[in-house]
Amino acid sequence: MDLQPLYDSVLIGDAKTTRSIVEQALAEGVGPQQLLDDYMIPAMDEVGRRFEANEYFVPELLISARAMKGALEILRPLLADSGSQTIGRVIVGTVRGDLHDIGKNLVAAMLEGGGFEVVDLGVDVPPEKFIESIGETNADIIAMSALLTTTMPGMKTTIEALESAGIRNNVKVIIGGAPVTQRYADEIGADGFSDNASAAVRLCRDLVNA
Ligand code: B1M
Repeated sequence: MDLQPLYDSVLIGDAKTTRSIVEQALAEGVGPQQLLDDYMIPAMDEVGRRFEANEYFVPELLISARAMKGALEILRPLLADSGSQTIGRVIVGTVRGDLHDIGKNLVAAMLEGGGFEVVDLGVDVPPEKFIESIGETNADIIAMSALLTTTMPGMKTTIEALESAGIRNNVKVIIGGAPVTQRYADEIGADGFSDNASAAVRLCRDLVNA
């Protein structure tokens, strides 16, 4: 099956076509990860490139994101369908001031598929909410996402808040998102960094020794 139209439909934000190509591809046996890695994520990268080049503006970002999210609703249960036992609990969230959630949702779905129980706090999550959630869930790991250079400092602030609350040693903290680097993770004292959803699962497994 030629899947180039999948890339094109995300790029132009055609949600209906995106969903129908995804459904058809799955029916023909194409794996969900291949659809994401080879077509849908590259299309979002091109959307970002066009935005930077002033060829796309916020409305185009929004309609492409809507197409991506619609198709992710179909893919998410498949990514999460591992049938394995829970090996740990992870709190995920996009940091304060940041509304990007497509990558965070993928990380959450892959973690579920990797056997973790996921507590998803959504977007625009302030440090206090991460801390509150540790108290409520006794999670092993906090996974923070940021897509904006201006919101990345929210990761550092959250780690500092964990230290102030005296619970930094009770939980591992990992970070990710397009502008985030290993260097930044080291700088702010995070326990790990990953640049994609699959690597985030491996990292979490290492951190809980699974
Ligand atoms: Co925004 N946006 N956006 N945007 N947007 C970016 C991030 C940008 C790079 C575009 C660009 O200029 N090229 C740019 C940031 C520049 C910067 O800071 N350096 C940008 C900007 C500027 C903005 C606004 C400020 C625009 C404006 O209003 N003027 C605004 C900010 C709003 C806010 O958050 N307060 C804004 C708004 C939006 C929309 C709402 C329109 C929409 C988001 C919709 C949504 O998420 N529901 C949007 C989109 C779609 C993008 C781009 C085009 C695509 C992001 C995406 O979904 N990628 C993006 C350009 C780009 O990144 N190429 C852009 C696909 C996704 C699967 O990848 O999220 O990177 P990603 O996740 C990956 C990895 O990073 C990693 O795994 C994922 C899967 O492999 N990962 C983790 C992510 N989180 C992780 C956490 C982990 C581990 C791994 O935990 C440990």
